Amino acid sequence: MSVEVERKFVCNADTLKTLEKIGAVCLCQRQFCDQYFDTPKFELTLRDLWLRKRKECWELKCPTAVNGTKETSGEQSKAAALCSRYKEITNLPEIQLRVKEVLKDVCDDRETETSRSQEDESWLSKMNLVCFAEFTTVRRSFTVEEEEGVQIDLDQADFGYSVGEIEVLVPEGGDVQSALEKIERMAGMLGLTGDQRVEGKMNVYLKRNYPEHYAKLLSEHVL
Ligand code: V4E
Repeated sequence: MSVEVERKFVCNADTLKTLEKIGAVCLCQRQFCDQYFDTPKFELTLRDLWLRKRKECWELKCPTAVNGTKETSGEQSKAAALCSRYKEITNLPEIQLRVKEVLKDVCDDRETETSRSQEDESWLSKMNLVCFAEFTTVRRSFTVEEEEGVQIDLDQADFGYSVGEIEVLVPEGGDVQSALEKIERMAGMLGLTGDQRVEGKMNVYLKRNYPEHYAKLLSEHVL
């Protein structure tokens, strides 16, 4: 398990020029399709849990203490408040256990046998999970020599939304504070001056396709 610390930013025509100017190296360009799953009543996303399948791999993003404990957010620095922190679980049995645990609270008699193989997707219907979002992203990833462990992604989603992300993956128990500092320095190098949180692809997708659920996520302070 690791913690993804990231800051999203507005990606415009000047972003590539800036990356070039600061000596960023393009690692790769790739395309992937994401499928997100939840119950029809959105019982996972309302708890800020994001279950995704990308290139046959499963991932569950879960809030960390800072994301989850809203009262501590007031104590964060301005720079840290622009970053999100999520635990990423990629081990399928662990994902199934976590989802089962969460959904047990809302429906006791749910059949929750976990599956043994990656290919067996019967656990989805057993837990009443359906795909609610599917979109393709073209991602260009960059690094800058001076900031080891920091990746800059420029994402273009097929529903017409582009966003940049400065991202650091922190191993479990690792130094989140130093990740936040690295992100802040990289934001400075990119000349990011705004102090507004920038919306991710999923936020925009939900706003367009599930406006009522989007409004509920906003009112419950998930987004
Ligand atoms: C909506 C959401 C999540 C799902 C999407 O996660 P994100 O990191 O934006 O996707 P992506 O494609 O960049 O994944 P990666 O390739 O980095 O693994 S996870 C958390 N949220 C909620 C959320 C939030 N609370 N605040 C903001 C600014 N964005 C999203």
